[in-house]
Amino acid sequence: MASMSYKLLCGTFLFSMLSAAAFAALPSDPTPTIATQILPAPTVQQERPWSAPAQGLDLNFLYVPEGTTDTEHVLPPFTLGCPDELKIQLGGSYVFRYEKRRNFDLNSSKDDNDSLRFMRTFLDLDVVYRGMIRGYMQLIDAQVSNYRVEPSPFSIDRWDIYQLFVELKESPESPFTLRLGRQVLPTVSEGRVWGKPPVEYYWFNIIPVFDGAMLDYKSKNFDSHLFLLRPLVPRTLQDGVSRADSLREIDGRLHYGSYNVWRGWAPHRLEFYLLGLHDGDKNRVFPPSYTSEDKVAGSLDRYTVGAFMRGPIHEWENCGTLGYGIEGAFQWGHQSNDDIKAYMLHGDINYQWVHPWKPKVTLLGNLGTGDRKRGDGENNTFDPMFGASHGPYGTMDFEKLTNLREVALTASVEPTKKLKVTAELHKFWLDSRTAPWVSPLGINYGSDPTGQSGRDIGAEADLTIAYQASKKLRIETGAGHYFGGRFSEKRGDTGNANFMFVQTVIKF
Ligand SMILES: [Ca+2]
Ligand SMILES: [Ca+2]
Repeated sequence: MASMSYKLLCGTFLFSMLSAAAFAALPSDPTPTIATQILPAPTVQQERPWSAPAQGLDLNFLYVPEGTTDTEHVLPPFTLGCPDELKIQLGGSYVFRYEKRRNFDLNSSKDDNDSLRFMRTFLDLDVVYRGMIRGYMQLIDAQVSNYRVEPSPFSIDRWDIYQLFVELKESPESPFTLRLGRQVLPTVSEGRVWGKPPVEYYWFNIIPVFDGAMLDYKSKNFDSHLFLLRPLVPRTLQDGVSRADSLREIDGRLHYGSYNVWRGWAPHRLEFYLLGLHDGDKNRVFPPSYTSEDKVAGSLDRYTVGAFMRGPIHEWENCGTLGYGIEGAFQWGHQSNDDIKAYMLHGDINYQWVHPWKPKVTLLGNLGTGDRKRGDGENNTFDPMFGASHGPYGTMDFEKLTNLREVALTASVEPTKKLKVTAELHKFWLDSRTAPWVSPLGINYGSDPTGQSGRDIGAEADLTIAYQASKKLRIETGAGHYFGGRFSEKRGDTGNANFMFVQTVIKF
């Protein structure tokens, strides 16, 4: 078994390296200078690598030669009347991802090896009237095929309304925008550890979506989003089993709060947030109502306050920049009869060299608390709620920011403007040795109430290669290996797992 895993790992690594070599062989971008911007566009015939006339398939619309206008949409906007009176844009995206999963249940005696195909189509209709009234509709078709184990609770939703909202502004220049209807949480940050779903927009088939209201404020130094939303779930309960279904509201549950960004201290950036999750339904069967540690169903009020800051520490001219990122959040409130007291911490230090390949290394640490003691009337489980879980804790998604301690080292290079290669090493521990190991994929790795299995749950090595051909096309491939820790050994298993994926994102 070990030699199988080793061969698979070598195979996936070899595949990745070959892919890298293939990508590197594509025409690379020259370092952008003023001179290249005024040069005429290169000869088109030499710059069309995806022509496949034998199959009658012409994907050249996806490729944009350097120096020409690149847009996300194939169709130009349809405009009517005087300038900016009425603008209609049709568009969408298609994501296809193939995943090979080996021993994701971390149980060698049970064969759960899977090859999955994730497919998601978005169709968008965007109508803007005089820059003041906007109507937006996004249809979703999310599918998974070929699976043996249904991959995650939020992967399937066949032709459904994913977003449908109106946006209102007092005037096109107004800093305030009111958005009413079905919507996702706002894009806040590129560097945040959790709380920012759009990180996963291209990864999970369905990211959290809500019905409700959001008020945006945007100025030079300050952005704010104030919201009151009802979470939706793309599942229903049939004969005691939860099944994929169209999106529906969760009665009694509300998510509200405010995300804020302060840029007045540039190049440092401060984000702060106040978030609330309320659930008043004590008798709901699906999704089940919240319970206390002694299994009494009750209402929930979870409040979160937190802040994130990042920026440079020191810049060496023509040499490199040393940077930092720090985040902390505290949660309190009650879950049924229990008091909530939980927190998260993040710290990273990074260095980016001045070099055309932009080499960057980051050393980071994450902590999300787990419950200290079962049955003591206090809930110490940090809940990242609707936050990101793909990426910060490894590409294999075995961990989320709940009952987790992590140290990671990541390194990336960008050999061309379009190509990025990232290598990651993660080491994971449980925060509380008696509380469960929680996975964002919904796989239960259990808990040891005695605590004798220790905290060491494993380590992960990942390699990802991303090629952003144009605004319309992104190709990504990657591989990962999970090294089981003492926690798995105590269960009598190596706890090793392997992962490989190839993903294409097409916008149109
Ligand atoms: Ca297995
Ligand atoms: Ca407790």
